[in-house]
Amino acid sequence: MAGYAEAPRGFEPAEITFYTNPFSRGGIVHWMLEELSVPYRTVLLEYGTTMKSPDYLALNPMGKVPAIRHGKVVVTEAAAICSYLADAFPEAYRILGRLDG
Ligand SMILES: N[C@@H](CCC(=O)N[C@@H](CS)C(=O)NCC(=O)O)C(=O)O
Repeated sequence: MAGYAEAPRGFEPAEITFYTNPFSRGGIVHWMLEELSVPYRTVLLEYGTTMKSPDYLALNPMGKVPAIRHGKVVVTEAAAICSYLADAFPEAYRILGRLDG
């Protein structure tokens, strides 16, 4: 999958939707998204209500946050999301000085 910074000219990169609650591990993913400086849209979910709604359970059957949707890809689990984002946006990740080259 091409990263955001590698997208060919004229190619509209897939939007990232970030599902979170401010009092959750979503803070880890929030940090990663800000470090990478990639555009994203935040959807705030409440414990016990919107986090367990049919719409959200269809996206994440665990009914937990954080989760992201990037185009057709849904990723859950904070560590897995950070790993996914590092792979999806290699140029941005490299700028952070965490990869050679
Ligand atoms: N292992 C998951 C844990 C996800 C998790 O337990 N999230 C909590 C917030 S920190 C949650 O959504 N709880 C809602 C619930 O259990 O109903 C991760 O690291 O992302």
